[in-house]
Amino acid sequence: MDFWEKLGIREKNFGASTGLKWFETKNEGELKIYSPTNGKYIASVYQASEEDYEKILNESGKAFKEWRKIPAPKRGEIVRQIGLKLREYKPYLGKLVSYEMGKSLQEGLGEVQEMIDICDFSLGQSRQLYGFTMASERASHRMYDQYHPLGVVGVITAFNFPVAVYAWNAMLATVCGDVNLWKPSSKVPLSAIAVQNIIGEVIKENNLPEGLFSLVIGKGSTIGEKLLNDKRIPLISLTGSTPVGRHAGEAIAKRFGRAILELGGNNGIIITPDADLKTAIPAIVFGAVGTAGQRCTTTRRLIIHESVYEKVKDSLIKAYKSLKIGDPLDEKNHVGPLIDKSAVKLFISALERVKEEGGKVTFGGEVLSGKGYESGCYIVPALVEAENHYKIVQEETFAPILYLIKYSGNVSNAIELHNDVVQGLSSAIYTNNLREAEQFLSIEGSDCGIANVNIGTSGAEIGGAFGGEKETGGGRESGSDSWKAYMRRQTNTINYGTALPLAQGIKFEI
Ligand code: UN1
Repeated sequence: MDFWEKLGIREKNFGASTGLKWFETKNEGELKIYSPTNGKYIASVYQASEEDYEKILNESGKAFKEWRKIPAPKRGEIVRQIGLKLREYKPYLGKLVSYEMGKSLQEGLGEVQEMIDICDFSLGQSRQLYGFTMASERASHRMYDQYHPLGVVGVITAFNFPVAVYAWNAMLATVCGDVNLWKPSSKVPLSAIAVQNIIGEVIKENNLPEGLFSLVIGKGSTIGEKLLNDKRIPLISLTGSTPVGRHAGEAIAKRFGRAILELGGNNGIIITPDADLKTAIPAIVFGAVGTAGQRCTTTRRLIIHESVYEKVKDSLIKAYKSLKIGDPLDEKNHVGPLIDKSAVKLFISALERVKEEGGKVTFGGEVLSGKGYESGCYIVPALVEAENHYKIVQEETFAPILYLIKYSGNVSNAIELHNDVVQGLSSAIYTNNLREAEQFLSIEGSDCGIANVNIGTSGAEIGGAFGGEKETGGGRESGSDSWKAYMRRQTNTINYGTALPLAQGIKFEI
C-alpha cells in the first residue's frame, strides 16, 4: 500500500516520540491495527512505557523554556510550514485516516483540510495574541492585560477524528508558545504516527528542539492516568465520551489543572412547518449517517412538527433507501463501517432498548454480511420513531441512529424538547420563518454551544469556537478566541507618577 509507506508507517511502529526521536520500548504490549473497512491487518504499534512518558515530559519541559522565548509570529512561521507539508501529504494522510478509521475518503481528506485550515488560522493568530488596555481609576497609572504561554499542553483525542482535533489544539498551542504532548486513541494510532512524521520534517528542516511536538501511544490506565494527574501539564484538552470526560475533569480539577473538555453530544434538528425540505433532507441525512454516525456533532434527534411529520419521515426513508453502504475508500459509497465490532454491538443493543421503551424502527438496523462486508462492522443506518424522554434517546449512542420525535403547537414546544437532554453540543433549526429562527437563537432558544439555522449539526468550520454546554463539558477549541485557553492571562498595572493613590479611594498614610 503506497499511501502508508509515503507516511513512514512500517510493519511495526513505536509509540513514543519527542519529535524526531522515537523510544524503542517493546515490552508494554503491541497494538495490532485492523482496518474496519475490510478487516485486514494494517500494522502494529508498540505501546509506550511509563519510563518513556517520563523521558518525554523531561524533554517537553526543556523545550518549553526555549520555545516560549521565540516571538509568536516566528512560531506562526513553523505552523505555516506544517500547513504546507500537510497540503503535500493530504492525499495520503486522508486515505490513511479513511482506511484506519473507516470514514469516507471525502471525510478523511476533509479532516486533513481542517488541519491545513487551522494552520492558516493559527498563523494569523500568531500576530494577534493581544489583551486589552483598561482605563485605570488612578492618576498616572496604566493598566492592561497580556497573555503568556502556559507550558506543556496534553491533547487527548478520540478515534472518530484521528488527526483534525489534534491540530485544532496543537497548532494554536504552538503559536501560543506552548509545547504539545499528544495521546491519540489506541484505535487509530497509525494516523497519529503519520502526523508525527509529517511534523518531523518541519522539525528537522528548522532544527527545532525535541519535546516541542511529542506523541505517546499507550494504555489509558497507565499513561492516560499519568497525564491527567500530572502537575507538569497545566492544560489538558480532551475529546471523548461524557463518562471519560467526567473522570478526567475530576482528576484535572483536583490538581487545579485546566481542562478543555469536548464530550458527548445529542444533537437535534427542529423541523418546523416552514422548513425548506429540499435542503433539510440532505442536511439531515449527512448529519445522521456521515462518519457512520460517529461524530460528536452527528444528528441524533429530529424534532418534527406534526403537520410535516409523515412527509419528512417518508422523504427520509426514501433517502435512506438510496444510501450506498460499503468500502469508504470507494467514492460512490455514502456510509462506511463502524469503528469495530463492539460499536456494532452498541448499535444493536440501542435499537433493542428503544423497542423495549416503545419506539419503532422504521428503517435499517441490520448488520451486513457477505462480500465487501467481511469486517463485520457494516450496518444499515436506522430511522427510529421515538419519544424524547426515552432513556436511550437521552443517551449518546455512537452510531447512525436517528430518532424521529413529533411535536405539536409552536416552536417553543420544540425548543423545550430539544433542550431536554443532558448534552449541549450542536443544534439546528430548519425554518424560513424569521421569528422561529430568531427564537431558536435567543436566550430562550437552543442551550447548545453551536446553534445553526438551515444547515445541519455537523461539519462546523474551524473559524468558530467549537464545543458545548452541560455534559458536553463546556470547553471551546479551534477558532474565535479559543486561543486564550492555551495561555495564561496577566493583568499589569504600572504607576508612572510620583504619588501612591490606592484603588477604591482607600486612604493609607504613614
Ligand atoms: C468531533 O466529532 O469530535 O463539526 C469533532 C464537525 C467536525 C468536528 C467534529 N468539524 O462535525
